[in-house]
Amino acid sequence: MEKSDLAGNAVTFLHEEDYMDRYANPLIGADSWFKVSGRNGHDLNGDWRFAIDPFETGFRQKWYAFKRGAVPEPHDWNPYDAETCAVPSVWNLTKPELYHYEGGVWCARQIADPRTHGDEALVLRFGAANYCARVFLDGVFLGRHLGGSTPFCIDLSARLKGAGELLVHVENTRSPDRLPCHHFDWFNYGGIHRDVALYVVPKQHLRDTFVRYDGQAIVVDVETTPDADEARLEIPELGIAETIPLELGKGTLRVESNPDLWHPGKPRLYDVTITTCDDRLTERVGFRTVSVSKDRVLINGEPVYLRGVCVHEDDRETGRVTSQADICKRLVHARELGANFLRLAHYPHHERVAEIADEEGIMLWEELPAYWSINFEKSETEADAQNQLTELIKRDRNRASVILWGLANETADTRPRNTFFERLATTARTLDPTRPLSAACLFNQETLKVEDTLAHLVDVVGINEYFGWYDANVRDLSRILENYDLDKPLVISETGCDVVAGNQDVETVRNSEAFGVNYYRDQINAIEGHRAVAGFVPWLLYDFRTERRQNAVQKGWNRKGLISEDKATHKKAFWVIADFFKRQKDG
Ligand code: GCB
Repeated sequence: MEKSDLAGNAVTFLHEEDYMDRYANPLIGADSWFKVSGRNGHDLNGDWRFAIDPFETGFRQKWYAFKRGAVPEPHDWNPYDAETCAVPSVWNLTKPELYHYEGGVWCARQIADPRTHGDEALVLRFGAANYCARVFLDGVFLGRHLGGSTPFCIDLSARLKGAGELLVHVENTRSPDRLPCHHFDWFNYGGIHRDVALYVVPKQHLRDTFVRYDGQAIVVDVETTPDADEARLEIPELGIAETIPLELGKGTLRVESNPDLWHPGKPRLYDVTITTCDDRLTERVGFRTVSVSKDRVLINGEPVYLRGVCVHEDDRETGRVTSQADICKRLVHARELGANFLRLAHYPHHERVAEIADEEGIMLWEELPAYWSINFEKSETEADAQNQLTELIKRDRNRASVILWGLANETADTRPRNTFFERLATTARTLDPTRPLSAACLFNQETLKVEDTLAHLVDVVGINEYFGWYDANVRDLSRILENYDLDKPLVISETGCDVVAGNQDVETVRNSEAFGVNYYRDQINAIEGHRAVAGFVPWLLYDFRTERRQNAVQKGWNRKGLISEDKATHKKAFWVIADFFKRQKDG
């Protein structure tokens, strides 16, 4: 780029600067963690003012600094007088012309300080925004959060006085440096797609709690801010009322107890209350252990067979935005299938899923979007992965239904990848030593053996196999099972074929209902009674939107759902699996 004109005068090209670099730091992440489970927030959902900004004009013209009533003329956007969009929403489904839009948008609204006492703390929380969110308050850049599926918080205690103008730039550009990377098989919805709320808490409050059962005792970790001297644990139904001594605001208590254990067949939960000073959190918690034997996943020391199904967080009308009714529907359909387990593919789903699964007794595999060919060598990508994993584990580690943290899906076996996941596994095991780790690993197509070195790192090995669909010969599946020689459980973490609901063609025609029925009969023949298989988790419950599927049948949808995208029409294959699950006992 020329830096001077022909006469030698210095020139500054406005478009030459990388504007986004100015808005890179601080990063907002798990360092500013604030636990909300058990708290009531002041809802900031509703109509926010909105504009797309494909050229980053808002950064060049500093739209975020425009003052209400004093917007300069001429201007290219007025954050106080603009069309609106709903929060939460995905912009792709708000207007036909935004369906395939990838890039940046601005979302703005006024917020009022709900505090009634001057000495209270105030925290702003976003349930999730895909993918990168830059937050401004009254023209000041507060920071940037990466990762489209986990919550993040900003302490506004000293920043908001009376009322303020909140502006958020959200951008969903795909990139190999992100998780997921530039290439994945689901729809790249953009926007603030989960709830936004303000939380008022006493200055001295609980930042985090970790409640679990180790087989003999209930163990509780507490973290407060600023540092309190002690906290209290109360579980009235168990007669527990104990003081937790804290040092520098942190402490652990272990109380021997014999609770009724949580089990998918009997999902018993207790009210657990933790207090410090004037702050109080009550959560419903189930106590159980999860471990693995040579070939089975064990709940409370007893083997369970994972009769599962994968599911995306996707809806024909609302995209990534989900609701209590939608989550309950998923669980009803899982039960109808005879499932006791859901793989929440391929990113953290809404936090209500695990809360409802706790109540309903459905086990969950929750997963990080480390999918396909992300840039394992880049330190920023790893930092992003570490942060997303930390936010997920902190968010859901008190949920009994979550039995596995899934680290990866179908990633090529390279040294940088292995280093990347070794470090992530250390983080997961440090934050939560109670749960096994899993991953969808690759198998060698020639030797028909699970040779992926990631299988040595995790505790439960998943394989995604499509014998009879992408790969021809289902007999090869039996070979893989016979060749499996690791001393840890193996789960079929995906298998499936595209079927169009109602297609009455014969079984030799792909996409027909009969093809789907045959496909699953062959799969079940290969695995039923095979000791190596600890669980069967078909791909997947519902058809879902995905830009990369454009053939005449797919038309922008992956049609491997056992139920079509209306979330009502069951394909015939659904009942083949339901029959199998009826026969398949634990043990
Ligand atoms: C897979 C991927 C999943 C895809 C599926 C398919 O192996 O893990 O994300 O959607 O196959 O339909 O091909």
